[in-house]
Amino acid sequence: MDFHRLTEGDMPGFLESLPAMQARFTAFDALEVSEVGDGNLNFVYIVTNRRFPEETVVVKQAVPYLRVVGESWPLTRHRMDIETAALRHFRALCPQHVPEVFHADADRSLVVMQRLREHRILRGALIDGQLFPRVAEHLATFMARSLFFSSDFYLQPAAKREAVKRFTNVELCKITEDLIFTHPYDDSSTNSYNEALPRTAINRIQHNPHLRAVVGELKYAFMTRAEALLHGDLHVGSVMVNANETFVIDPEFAFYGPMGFDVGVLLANLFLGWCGHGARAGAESAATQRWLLDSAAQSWEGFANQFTALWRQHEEDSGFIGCDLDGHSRAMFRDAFMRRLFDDTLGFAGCEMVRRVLGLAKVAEIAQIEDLQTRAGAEIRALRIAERLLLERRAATSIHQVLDWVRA
Ligand code: SR1
Ligand code: MG
Repeated sequence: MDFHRLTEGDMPGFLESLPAMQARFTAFDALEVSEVGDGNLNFVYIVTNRRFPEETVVVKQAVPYLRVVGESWPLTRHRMDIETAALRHFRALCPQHVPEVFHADADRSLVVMQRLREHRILRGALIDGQLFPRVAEHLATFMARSLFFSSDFYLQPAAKREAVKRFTNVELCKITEDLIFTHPYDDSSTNSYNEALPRTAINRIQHNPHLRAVVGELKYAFMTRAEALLHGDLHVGSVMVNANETFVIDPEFAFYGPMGFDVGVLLANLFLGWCGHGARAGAESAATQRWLLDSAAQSWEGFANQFTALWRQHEEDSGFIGCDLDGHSRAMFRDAFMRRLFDDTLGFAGCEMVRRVLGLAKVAEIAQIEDLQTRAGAEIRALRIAERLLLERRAATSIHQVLDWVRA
């Protein structure tokens, strides 16, 4: 089928042709359509019945190129199949934290899904000074359930291998391999630097052989360790919130990879927010900074507790380690695994932080700081934290020690 990008004008007729939408809209003659996509990849439309505003959906369509760059950067539309499958999979595990898919169309590379009317993107809400007491708890639950139930600690080997195949996401993984693990260290043309960021700060990362070897190790882990189905891009722009609820959206980068990548990307974005909000004046920013670090600690601790609880609960059935002769081998294995997962988390967090300062796709908390010297101050802090995460991760005794590194 030739690809056609739906326009706002196409939307009412298209939705009317779908049985799933006949059940959601009472009429199609007063639909308001607006394109709201502010991400890098896709077009996103909100469609609402003017007469009954509660009749509303989101339509997300992938185009055969990277939206933020244009047709010169071709990109598979297959990413929408992965996103739809991942949304359905995550929703089955965490219905309270993932929007519902109403209709998916592989030929048109689009998905029609639940619109979160009363929620907003977490990154923007934090920039506006809003704080949400339950986000960390909710994200910890999302990560624990999505990572545990797709892992070898729950799935039988044949089912796990089928899932790895199903979620093979070559092109989007390549974007991450390039943009997170390679380009920021190589003065690539995809990088962009704040002109006030001193060259010495960039060189300190790019010219450190030990640090680059660590990033190589983490890139290799990303490419080879199919531990669990990851969201693949779990930053604060992939989270929608209101006072009581938290939803995870946009899993087009989903694939089987190392668990620490999801947790690390989330922590990195909380730390980047801490650097950005620290450059703003006022009591509100100080409160946001506190919230960000509290949320980082609660995300890791909540995740680790819930993940190990699920593991213990399903251990007998999965039979992963077989018979526990001395009564300790399961616990010892769990402890060693969680220690390595913590190391991975910190390492991937370091990579994500470097990337958001030196590479393509910045974070608004820092990039929107108008005064370039002030922005450079936030960026230098972020790079220093990243450096420590990468080089000292194995020495960290707890998430609270890591928070001391952030504050240092
Ligand atoms: C070229 S795509 C840039 C970034 O946007 C997504 O959110 C991912 O983080 C990706 O690396
Ligand atoms: Mg996204």
